[in-house]
Amino acid sequence: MTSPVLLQGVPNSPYTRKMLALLRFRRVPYEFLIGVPAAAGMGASMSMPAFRRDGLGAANVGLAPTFYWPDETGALQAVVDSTFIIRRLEREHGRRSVLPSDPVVAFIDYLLEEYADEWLTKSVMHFRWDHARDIEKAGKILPLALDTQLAPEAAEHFTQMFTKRQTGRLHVVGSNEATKTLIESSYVRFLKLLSAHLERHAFLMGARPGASDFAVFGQLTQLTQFDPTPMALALEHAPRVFAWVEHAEDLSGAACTEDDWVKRDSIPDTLLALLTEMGRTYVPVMLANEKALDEGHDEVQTEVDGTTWVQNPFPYQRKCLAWVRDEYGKLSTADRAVVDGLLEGTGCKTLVE
Ligand SMILES: N[C@@H](CCC(=O)N[C@@H](CS)C(=O)NCC(=O)O)C(=O)O
Repeated sequence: MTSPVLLQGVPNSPYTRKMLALLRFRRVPYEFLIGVPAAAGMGASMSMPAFRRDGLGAANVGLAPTFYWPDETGALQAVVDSTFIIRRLEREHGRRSVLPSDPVVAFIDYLLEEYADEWLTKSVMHFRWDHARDIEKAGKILPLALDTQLAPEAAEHFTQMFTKRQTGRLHVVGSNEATKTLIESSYVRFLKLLSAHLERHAFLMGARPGASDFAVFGQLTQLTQFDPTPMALALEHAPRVFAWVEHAEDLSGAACTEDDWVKRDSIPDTLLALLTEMGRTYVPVMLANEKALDEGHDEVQTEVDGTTWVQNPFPYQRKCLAWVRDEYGKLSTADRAVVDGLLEGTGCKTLVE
């Protein structure tokens, strides 16, 4: 019997929710420590006594979730980045894979996982820290979600601290006066397109979920289920998506067979429409971000959907783009041709050209 996978994170972190739902679907035993993971050189993790553990290593960056894996000496090493952790879990636990077996379908799944992790997350940050009622709710709940026994004065202190820090960080994800309408309308379009897809398919990847389903789920746990403004938009435009998020939380009982994946020769139009949405926003921003960093500019500026997009360069997202190209590079020549055909007209092809 292998020991449970140990992870630490917080309920309002989209990536934490992505990974918890994935572990449940995969029936991988786990232990979840509620708290803010420690970063190297930044002191201990912030958690309630019940969730404190000795001997947890610290990652270079304190990100939620952090996984702790024993090395050959048994010491717990901190590991971050859900996309890589998903692949490691696949190597260590064989059953109920979330990676489509057909490399062509797996690449589409990878793209949509990227879209959720790197683009939908802009909506999460934007709505939460730009709209008054959302700021108020997150400010109040987030400290208590870490420690339900916080004294009222301490809770108030953290409310002020979190609110100041997060409202001041909106620029990191590119949310500003010039881009807010664009971010909000892209979220509503995404909801409608996902809803249309879910009318005919249980998941993005067909009758069983792929990594992209969990990535989308993670972001939507906050957008449709927690923050008031994007939740109201979901209830108005895509009640089906609201219900889907409630289902995806625990798919431990869902059946999955090899035949349940979408097939490369019958990729649903509704999935291509989601890729086209990705091509409209995520793609130009990721390419412009890369160009700005390569050319040493201190600002990213590009046209997205007829609006000017301005943000600070984001080095991590340049790495993400390189990883997308690595995945594409791993495809055989024949599979690459099939992927190229599928991406034709979606606006996503320039990512890998
Ligand atoms: N790419 C990482 C992202 C994880 C991440 O950004 N987590 C957020 C919470 S949802 C975080 O811990 N942020 C801490 C900070 O920005 O200081 C992943 O996929 O795991």
